[in-house]
Amino acid sequence: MTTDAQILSALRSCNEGGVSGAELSHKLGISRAAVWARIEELRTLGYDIEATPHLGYRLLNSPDTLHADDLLARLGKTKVIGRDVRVFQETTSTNDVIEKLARDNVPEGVVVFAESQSKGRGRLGRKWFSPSRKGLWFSILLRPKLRPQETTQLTVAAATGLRRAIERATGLKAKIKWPNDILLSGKKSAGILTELTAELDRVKHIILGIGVDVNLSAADLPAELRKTATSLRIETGKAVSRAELAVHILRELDHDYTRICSGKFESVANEWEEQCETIGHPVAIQIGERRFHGRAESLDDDGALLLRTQYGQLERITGGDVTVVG
Ligand code: BT5
Repeated sequence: MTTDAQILSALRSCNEGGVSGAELSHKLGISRAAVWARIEELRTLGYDIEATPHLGYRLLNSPDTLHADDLLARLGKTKVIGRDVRVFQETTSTNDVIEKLARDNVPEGVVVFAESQSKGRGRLGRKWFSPSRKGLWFSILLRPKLRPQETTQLTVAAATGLRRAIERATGLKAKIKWPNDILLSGKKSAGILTELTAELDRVKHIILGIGVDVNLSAADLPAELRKTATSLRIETGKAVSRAELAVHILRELDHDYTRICSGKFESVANEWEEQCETIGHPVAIQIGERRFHGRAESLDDDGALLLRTQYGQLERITGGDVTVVG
């Protein structure tokens, strides 16, 4: 943990009381003057840190910016996801940044957040609207020991963890729409983009890109998204701390990633099916030029959707756009 992360972590753990400069200097193994310099730096980043002779330093407020050290300090120890966290002010797409890290052999679990993306993308080259500081736009590098055809398991695990985190952080009822949307009141509030690099029978790495609409107001949404998209702020009626939400999400994703890596996909799939608005319903699925009609039955062992078509056959669906009919 960096010095700043250790200072923030110490300030957070002392609740109402404060922590003295002497204590911090002892704990961190640096001089009191160096502690003071770091506190000043944190203040310039927007952390409201009070210094009083009796109580020492107290953290009164954190800014609504993403700060890698702060995220690491709040997150604590995880198994894989979030062992390394990096924050960019702006990038094309956080998936592009992770792609570069993957080529440099950076270990799995690294998370890259961007305050804004100039070329945020969805599936099939669609655009992902990523306005500055209004959402969580981030990607994770993973190197699971899965066969390429099993990687839909990862999108399923990501949707399960993301849904749970949004619900726990906000108290809202969130639902999954196959394969990659999280819905609030029937509207899209988050999306997942899974990009895969594989050899014939082996996954080299997977980039899990996630976009969550956190503090967008209705007016922030472009006209073409107003009917289909929503944000946590629109649904709760109040601003949501993005850093706190990010920590919830990374913890839940780490939990579900560990579950599938230890062969427990079935338990993740069961939770997914319980929370999915698509299962059990008549649906239309558009895959490129082809359109399927039928009833969404369940997930198979690899995470593909099993669709009972209008002609009675069972089709295995791994991509496309689903609409619940009727
Ligand atoms: C997705 O694609 O839902 C995947 C979105 C993944 C975004 C993250 S952000 C971090 C990382 N870096 C990236 O560049 N991407 C990932 P898809 O199912 O294809 O949905 C795309 C469609 O959602 C668009 O065509 C719009 O209709 C709609 N859309 C675009 N921006 C949106 C937003 N902010 N909120 C809700 N809907 C949106």
